[in-house]
Amino acid sequence: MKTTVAIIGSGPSGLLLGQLLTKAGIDNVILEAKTRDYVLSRIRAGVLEQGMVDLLRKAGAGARMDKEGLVHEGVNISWNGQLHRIDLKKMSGGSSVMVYGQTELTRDLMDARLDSSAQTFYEAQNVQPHQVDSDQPYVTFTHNGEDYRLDCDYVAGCDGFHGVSRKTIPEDKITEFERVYPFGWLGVLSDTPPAAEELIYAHHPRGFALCSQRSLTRSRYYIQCSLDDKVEDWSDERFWEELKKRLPEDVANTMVTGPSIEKSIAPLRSFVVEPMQYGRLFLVGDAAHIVPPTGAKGLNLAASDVQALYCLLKEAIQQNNPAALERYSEVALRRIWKAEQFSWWMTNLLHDLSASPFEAKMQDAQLAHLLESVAGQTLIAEQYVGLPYELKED
Ligand code: RFL
Ligand code: PHB
Repeated sequence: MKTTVAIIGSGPSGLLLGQLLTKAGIDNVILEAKTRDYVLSRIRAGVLEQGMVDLLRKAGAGARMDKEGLVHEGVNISWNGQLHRIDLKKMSGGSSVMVYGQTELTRDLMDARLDSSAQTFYEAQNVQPHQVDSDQPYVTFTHNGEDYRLDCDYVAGCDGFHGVSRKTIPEDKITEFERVYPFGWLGVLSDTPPAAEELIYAHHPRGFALCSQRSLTRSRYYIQCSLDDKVEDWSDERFWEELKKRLPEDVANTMVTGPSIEKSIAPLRSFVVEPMQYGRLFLVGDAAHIVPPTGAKGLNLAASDVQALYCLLKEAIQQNNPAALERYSEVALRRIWKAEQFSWWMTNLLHDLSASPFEAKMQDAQLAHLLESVAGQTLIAEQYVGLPYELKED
């Protein structure tokens, strides 16, 4: 079997890259370890930057998002029992974000791929890239008990944090940067109307809380929890009670609660690998970096990586300029590090760090200043709606 770009992983990175390449007439094959339904069962991000919204439209997968997604022009920070609204549109010079779940956009991308002739192997086992430091790389895998070899010109490692692609790169060729946080997020999805029109990020002495949403009838909530906590420790009742304690009284009093339809605990991590390429293998999205979810950047960074790689692959393949791809890592990393910084900063600003009383006062002082200052609100708004992409498609 032969293709131009072998894509490992059918999360948002792999599917979006595949779809853009297919639209541009560049042959690609996706190899995914899990089933389609398993990929769709993962409840993750929900806030899309304008750049990602535009990419989904370009990939021909934006129609349902445009119909069902919710445009948010502001976001709230709850502190000292009060909501402080940041006017994203005003402060960022006209941008907003789109609330549309990762599950839904993954489904849309899968459907768009089904409508094309591009090939996807779900439940591909033992996926392994080979000779990526040569100009004849290939990927081997097993599917339905049969062994395959996929020859290709390029390999896109879109296989997430635990994937095989990053591990293929010799240890002495990459550097890893990591911060693991001493707390987690307990998330609940419920078919209840959102607590507020726009998202609420809450800083409270009992810990951080977030009120997010998927639609006007489906809410997503998170509370900061201990890494030792188990999902079984948290009945729905206990979750709602704790969430309400961390929110302003009027929000808590009017909040509609109901049975959870999903409940999970996620650890928080910052991670970046440099460089994001080795020979003809390019790492994309979570395969190369992780952010704590506080800034809603994980999925959006995957999209900006895809945009950069797509532009450079197009130049390499269609304008016969393979050297263009040498820039991928540096272009992607410039944007990644800024989002890493924002996510780390928001995490430290809003969580209970169990630090000294002095440090808690420092958090309060910083919040007070940020929320009353135009410069402070502008800083948050600019980053939250997403920094510009560096490359433009010709
Ligand atoms: P994904 O979504 O992890 O997809 C990778 C795909 O690769 C497959 N795979 C393999 N396929 C073949 N062979 C192998 N050896 C393979 N190993 C893995 C996997 O099955 C999977 O289908 O990475 P991608 O595409 O880069 O997308 C990134 C986003 O999913 C991610 O950044 C965000 O979801 C991060 N994230 C969140 N981001 C936010 O912005 N807001 C959130 O609220 C938020 N919540 C989360 C999250 C990530 C989580 N993870 C990774 C545990 C909550 C969780 C629990
Ligand atoms: C979500 O809706 O899952 C979500 C929204 C914003 C975040 C993190 C998660 O910062």
